Amino acid sequence: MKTVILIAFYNKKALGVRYLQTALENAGYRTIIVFFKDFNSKHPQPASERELQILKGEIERENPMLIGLSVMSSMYLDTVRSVTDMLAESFDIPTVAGGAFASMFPERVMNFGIDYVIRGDGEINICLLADAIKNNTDYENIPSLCFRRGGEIFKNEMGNILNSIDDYGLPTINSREARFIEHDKIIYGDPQLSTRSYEVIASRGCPFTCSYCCCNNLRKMLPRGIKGVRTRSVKSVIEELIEAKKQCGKLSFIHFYDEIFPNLPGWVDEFVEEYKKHINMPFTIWSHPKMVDEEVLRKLKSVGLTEVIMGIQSGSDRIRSDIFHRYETRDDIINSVNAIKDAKIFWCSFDFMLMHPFEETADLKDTYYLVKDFRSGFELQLHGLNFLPGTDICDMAVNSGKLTSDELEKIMYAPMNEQFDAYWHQNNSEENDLWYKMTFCLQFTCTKRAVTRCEADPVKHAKKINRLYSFAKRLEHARYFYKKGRIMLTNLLMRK
Ligand code: B12
Ligand code: SF4
Repeated sequence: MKTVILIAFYNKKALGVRYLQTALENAGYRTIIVFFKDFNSKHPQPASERELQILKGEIERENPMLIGLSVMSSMYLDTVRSVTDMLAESFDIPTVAGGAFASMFPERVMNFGIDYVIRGDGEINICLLADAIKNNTDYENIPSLCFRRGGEIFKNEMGNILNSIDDYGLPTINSREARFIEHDKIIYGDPQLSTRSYEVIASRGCPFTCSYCCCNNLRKMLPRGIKGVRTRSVKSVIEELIEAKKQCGKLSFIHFYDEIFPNLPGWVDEFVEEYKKHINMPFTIWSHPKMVDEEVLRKLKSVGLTEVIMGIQSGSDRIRSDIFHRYETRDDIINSVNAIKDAKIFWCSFDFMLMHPFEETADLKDTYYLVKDFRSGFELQLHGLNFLPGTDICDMAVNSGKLTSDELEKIMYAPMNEQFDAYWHQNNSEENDLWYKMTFCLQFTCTKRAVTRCEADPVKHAKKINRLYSFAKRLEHARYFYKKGRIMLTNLLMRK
């Protein structure tokens, strides 16, 4: 049996790659996933020389006929580059890349020395490519394939992408021959088996058009007739979760990573019934101010919904609509927060992107006053804005003169540490920094009360605000353990 090696970067759960493994194995290929380094949202490290050598050793030993690289994000291209350099120096094995970033920028990835890119869903087309390589037959007609001929790159029309995504099968939950390379070591077996939280995606795509996100542009690439949001059947999702429960012994939490949790008529009712019967475990979902429905949340809560994570991004109407292309109103946001509170969901987290080149002090103040109106008991995730290749906001930054094309290129393709730092820490004026800190303090009743007394003149109260912020940071830390503990407890109670 011929072997295919798939490499996932910084993601032990790597759903996309797990779907590919199922497809390749069904087509008769022995498939080995190498999870190359772990996910670290704050301080990811580039690959070390030792880690590259370990990977090289595995490839020498397994001698695959094809190596696939999953390039989902541009934020860790330095590691992708060091792997492709190692592959080019040491092997003469065909390489193919896929994933969101590779789909949008095939030329850039192929210029790293990769032979092929498959754009969009890869399940069917990677098998066709493997067959063509194995049988030494023509590959140039494979849909979605990008390849070189005579030094030129050709991009085939996208195809073999299904509306009924159930037909791709389930992602491989126990990837028996997987390897996990991290901290200069290799561990054999699937690292997901020891997880406490399983990640699942019940749909693909998102109906919204946020300017800082690639989903909009990924949707535009889909062939005619393919829906922008494709939802799996409840049956398929539950089958996957039953298998996850069986395989992952410590499992106590499910994380739905759908951009928007499915809202097709009847879907939630069927889900609630089946989830209670077969899974019965706390879970979390992502939502959107325009999609929150109290009735639906109540139903989901009755079977374990513990946390709703919702992107709000800015309290400024101007930033939301003109810059971020998010068309929900202040009232929509307040109503959605109230609906989550009224549904009595244990935890809600709200994402904001602050301190970016489009924002002025007045916008930060608007965010502060919006959050001040939220009913108490919420978590804030305050971060910066990453300019991601393939998003509309990049052109907006250049067209409005905020950045030159050269500056933007440097930011988008900076070393990973710089990109992740920019995500969390931004340099800004003292006043803006104080409004940011005051917003953070609104999360806790005691710091909220104190910080509202500084609103009239934050700069005058700078010392006090800084003190309150440090205290709120410590509270945030303690709250993290409280949250984890409560969720574990909920899991135990649900099992009884
Ligand atoms: C869910 C999700 C996550 C989850 C992943 C959960 C998991 N278990 O894998 C979490 C929250 C962990 C995550 C993290 C991050 N994400 Co994310 N994520 C997504 C999202 C919304 C869906 C991805 C997904 O799972 N789709 C379903 C699976 C089945 O599809 P897939 O992964 O695309 O895989 C298919 C094809 O792409 C292809 N394919 C994939 N790999 C390969 C490899 C080969 C060889 C081939 C042939 C084909 C192929 O075949 C697969 C099966 O059809 C996408 C948006 C999107 N629409 O893609 C953003 C997205 C990919 N993420 C993005 C980003 C930025 C990140 C982070 C860097 C965020 C951060 N600051 O930390 C990290 C990086 C994680 C990493 N190591 O890659 C960006 C990337 C854009 C860019 N230019 O960088 C996207 C596009 C969203 C956006 N903001 O625009 N993410
Ligand atoms: S709602 Fe989320 S996933 Fe959808 S376009 Fe906006 S940022 Fe992207």
